[in-house]
Parts: sequence; structure tokens; C-alpha cells
Amino acid sequence: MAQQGNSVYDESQIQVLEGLEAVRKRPGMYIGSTSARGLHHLVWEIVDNSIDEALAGACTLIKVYVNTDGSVTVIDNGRGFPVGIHAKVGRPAVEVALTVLHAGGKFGGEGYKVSGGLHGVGASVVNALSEWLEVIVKRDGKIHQLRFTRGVPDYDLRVIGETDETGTSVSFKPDEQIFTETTDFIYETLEGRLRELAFLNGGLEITLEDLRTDRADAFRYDGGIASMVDYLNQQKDPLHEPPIFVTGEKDGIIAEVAVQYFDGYTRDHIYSFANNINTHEGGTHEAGFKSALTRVINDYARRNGMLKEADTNLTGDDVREGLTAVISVKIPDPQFEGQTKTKLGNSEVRGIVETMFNDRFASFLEENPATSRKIMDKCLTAARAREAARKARELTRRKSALEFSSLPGKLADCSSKDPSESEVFIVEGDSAGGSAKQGRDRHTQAILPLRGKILNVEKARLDKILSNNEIRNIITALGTGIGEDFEISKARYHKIVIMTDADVDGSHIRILLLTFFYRYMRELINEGYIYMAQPPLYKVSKGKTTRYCYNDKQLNEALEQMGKTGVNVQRYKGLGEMNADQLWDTTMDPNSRTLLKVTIENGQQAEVYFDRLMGEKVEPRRQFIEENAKYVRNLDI
Ligand code: 0RA
Repeated sequence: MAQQGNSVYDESQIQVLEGLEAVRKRPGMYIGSTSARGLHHLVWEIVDNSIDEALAGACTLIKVYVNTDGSVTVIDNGRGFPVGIHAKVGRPAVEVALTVLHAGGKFGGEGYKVSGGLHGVGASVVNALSEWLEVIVKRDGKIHQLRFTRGVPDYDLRVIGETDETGTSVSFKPDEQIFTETTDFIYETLEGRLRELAFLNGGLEITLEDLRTDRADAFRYDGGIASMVDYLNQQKDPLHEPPIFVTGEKDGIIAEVAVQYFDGYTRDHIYSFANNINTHEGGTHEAGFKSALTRVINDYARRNGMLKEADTNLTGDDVREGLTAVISVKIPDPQFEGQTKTKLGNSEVRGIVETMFNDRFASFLEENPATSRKIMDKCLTAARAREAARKARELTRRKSALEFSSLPGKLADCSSKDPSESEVFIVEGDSAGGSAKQGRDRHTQAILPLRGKILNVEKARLDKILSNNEIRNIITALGTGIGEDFEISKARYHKIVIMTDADVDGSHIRILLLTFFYRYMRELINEGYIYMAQPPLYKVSKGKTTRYCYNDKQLNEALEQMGKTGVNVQRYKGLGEMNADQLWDTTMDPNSRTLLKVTIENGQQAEVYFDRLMGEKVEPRRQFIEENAKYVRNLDI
């Protein structure tokens, strides 16, 4: 390797190798895990660099490819990664950034960097965890190239041509030695985050092309987060159009808010972001927004005689019913707090968002009396329904953990009172419920059979939802309460397993239940308490051997191994066809079963899925359910 004769390089080279080794030894410390999630993290890390370039106003297009060999390429038309010799290290800056841990931020000026937030471990980590990585930089009239193997340069940065363009292209292939679970990129996961980034950076074009399947998408939203609200409400009936959009800048902090009321009864449709990172746990920007929204609506209602002197104020819940909102702030030095580091802590942000939204939203209401009237009516009705719901809810409250009489009669509870080892199976149908009761481990497994379909909670207010028997049974059995009374610490089981038939009706019930948990007990999903059982689809038997197959691939394998003659294949149409022992062996036994944990990676994707699934139009929904055997995967990624 060509190198000047001082020892600086040798020392830093040793550090580089030690850094590489540290990353490869403990990848989880840097990218969270080596599961599918960690794998996709590699892409976010590289895309974030290009997004930073867009935030600096220097890049308008980002192209992402999944290549046929399973590698990923991210191309941008920014200024190009700096290639000059880094003063301290004496190596080209691009090489340093890709080999030295945390070198990422040290080359450019200040600005709103995504890096340093939730991701922000730097491109060098991606390099260390890739079988190979290649970077091509167009700048200063030249095309530069550098390639690495498992983080170590193959050669010195070289010039391979001339160009009058600028930009950066990074290609990498995740190392199978590290990502032992999977190295398959999931289109929907990439699509979800790239679309989100396009919303959050209005005007920026982001394309995605999967060369394995020729599937492709292009995202560009000149309306920014107002377009995100449109997207989120696409299956809903808005009360006004377009969404209300306000933006402002103060002390280097850019704040944007977009809101739209729709004709529906659910809350919790607020999405907040700081530097493009979804702040699931909220924070100061969200607090500022909520407080301004409540105040402006109460002021307006009072001033226009809709709230009388004796009336109490509308609550936050009242004014957020049927509201979709997106809040996005860009801030030079974000502080991420909370359990999952997704809560914005910067105190100065609260006042900025609050004042900005307060002033602009108040003017909007004054200037649009017809829309204002609809919004006020909605909030006032919500307040009346809240009172009715409060009464209904009291019926479902579990008085004390020991008071068994308040548990639903259909629940076959487990004997353990330790929630961390207790599971409840919510089972479709009384007959499957019967088998499950017989087959279970009575100490840790409770069974709650459901009769028929549960209510679609998207189409009903809380008071009506609470008058539904099946839902009441679920709430009482779980012990957590619901909505504003919800307390996760009261959960009587830390595994809540949905067990339904593998047919269209079964999927429907599953989705109704998931919708209910998503809307009214979302913390159960966030905490990882909700699971889906995976019953087998086939039983293959020959003589005394029996095998259960969970998909067609396993069925074909079984048929091949067992030979064609004398083989009996039974296709399970429902759980009810299995006896207690079979149900235990295939689906319930903790030592042999597979449970799918329900997680929500991308809130907006989930939102739209739920709407599409729960919408009025029955035909598209059925079709959608049938086509989406992988629907579950979309949630569980
Ligand atoms: C540091 C400084 C400059 C650009 C970049 C980094 C940069 C990095 C990446 C990574 C992927 N795409 C990128 N695009 C730009 C600015 C250097 C200048 O002033 O020209």
C-alpha cells in the first residue's frame, strides 16, 4: 500500500482494525441486533448520509436498489463524499469515514444531521458488517472508487474516469457470517421507511428498485407532511380538505405541523418526528402541539358560545378524537430520551411548536367558520360520549387481582398468578376453545374462547365498544383497563396469543382483534405482549408416522421424504379439527410451537393497512386479506 513513512498511519491503522473487530464481535451493540431489523438498519445508515446531504440542500435525488446478488446500492446526487486527504489521519476522507468508528460527522459543516440520532453509528459499521462494500464518488471532475472486504480496503482510493456530475454511490453486501438469521431485504420494509423519508423531506425524490423481482416505486411529495396526512387518511372521510399545514422557524429550529380531522372515533393518530426519526414516545414537540390544540379549541368554543360558562373544558382526548396529525421538527442538537431513545427531550422545542401552532391554528379557525363548526361539533360530541363511556367502563374495571368473580365466565384461567409466566390464548370458536382448555398447561396457560366475530372498533365509539360482550371479556381477562385508564402494569398475562383458523374468517377475526389492541391498548403491542399462534395447515401421516406442516413448502418436503404411496394428507380447515393433544403438540407447547410476535415497525403503514382492512368496502378488503397471508409479516418485521 502506498504510504508516507511516518508512524501516524500505522497507529491509526491498528485502531481501525481494532474498531472493525469490535464491531464484528458485538454487532448488536452497534445496530441493535443481527435479525432482519439489524439487517435493514444497514440500509438506513447509508441512506441517512444521503438524507443529511439533502437536508444541507445539496441533494435532490436518492436512488435505492436491491441487486440480484442481495446487495444494496444507494446513489445520491449530492456534492459527493469528500476525497481529500484527512489532515490528522493522512488518508482520504472517504476512506476514514468508512473505516474509523464515529468518524462520520467530522467532515462536513454543521446542520440538521440525521446521523447522531437513533441510527448514526456511521457508515464504518456498515462496512465492517459487509462481505464487501464499494463506494463511488463523483466530484472535482473525477470518478473515484474504493472497495473494501469485511471493512478492510482492497486498494487505495483510485480515479476510474472523468465526469461533470457530482454524487455518491455506496453498494454493500451484508456479511452472512454476521447476519446468520437472514440476509434477505424485505421490500415492504424498505418501501415504508423510504416513503416516510420522502414525506419528511418534501420535494426530495427517492426511488426504490428491487432487481430481484423488478418491483419499483418512486416517492416524491412536494406537500411534505401534509401529503403524509393525506396518505394516512386516504381511506377515511376527512371533515375538511386539504389538511391544515403550518410551519415556522425560530433559533435554528424548523417546526412543521399538519392536521386533518376525519369522521371517526379513534385517537392516537399523532405521528411525531425529530430530524426524520419517529419519536414514538413523543416528547416536547408533541407536548407543545397537544397543549396548543386543546387551548385553541376551548378558546374558540367559549368565544362562540358553544361552551357555556358552567361547562367544563374539552379534554385533550375530546379534541384529538378523529384527528390525524404529523409533527416534524429539525433541530441542530436533538436530545433523544426515554426507554427506546425515541422521546424528544429538548425543552426549547415545546414553546416554539406551541406558539407557532397556537397562532396559526387560531387564525385558521377564524378564517374558516364552516370547517370550524364541524370541528367544534365533533369535539363536543366526543365530550358527551366520553361521559357515557366513563360509566360503561366502570363495569369492566377489575376490582382487585384476587376477585375471581369479576373474571368472565368463559375464561379458563391459569393457576399461576405471576403475569410474567402466564399466557392467555384468545381462541376462535367454542369447539377449539374446548380442545385448548383440555390440552393446555393449566399452570401457565389460560383460555378465552370467543364466540363469532368481535366488533369492528374503527366504526364505533368507545361507549358502544364497551357494550360488546366479547370485548368486555377480553378487557376484564387482561386486567389492564382501556383507553385513558389503561395500565400495562396490571396486565395479568405477558403473552396474549391470538389463535384463529387459517382461513379468511380467521384472518378477519385476527385483524379485528389486532385493530382493537392497536387502537385501545397499543402499549401491549409496544411491550411485545401480543402474539399470533401458528397452527399447522396439514397433517401428513403414513403408518405410525405423523408430520405436521405449516406451509406448502414443508408439505412438499414431507411428501418427498415419505414417498407417494399410502400417504394420507389432511388439510386442517379449522382449529376445531384438532383434538386436545394435537393442538398442544402443534400450536401450544412452549417447547415446540412457533409464535409470531406482533410488532409495528412503521406506524403509517400499519395505519393504512388497518384502514384498508376495516374500511366499508367489503370486496377489496376480502381480496386484501386473501392476498396478504404475509400481512402478518408486514406487522412482524
Ligand atoms: C461531508 C461533507 C460534504 C459532503 C458529505 C460529507 C457527503 C457524504 C455523503 C455520504 C453519502 N452521500 C454523501 N454526500 C455528501 C460536503 C463537502 C463539500 O463541501 O463539498
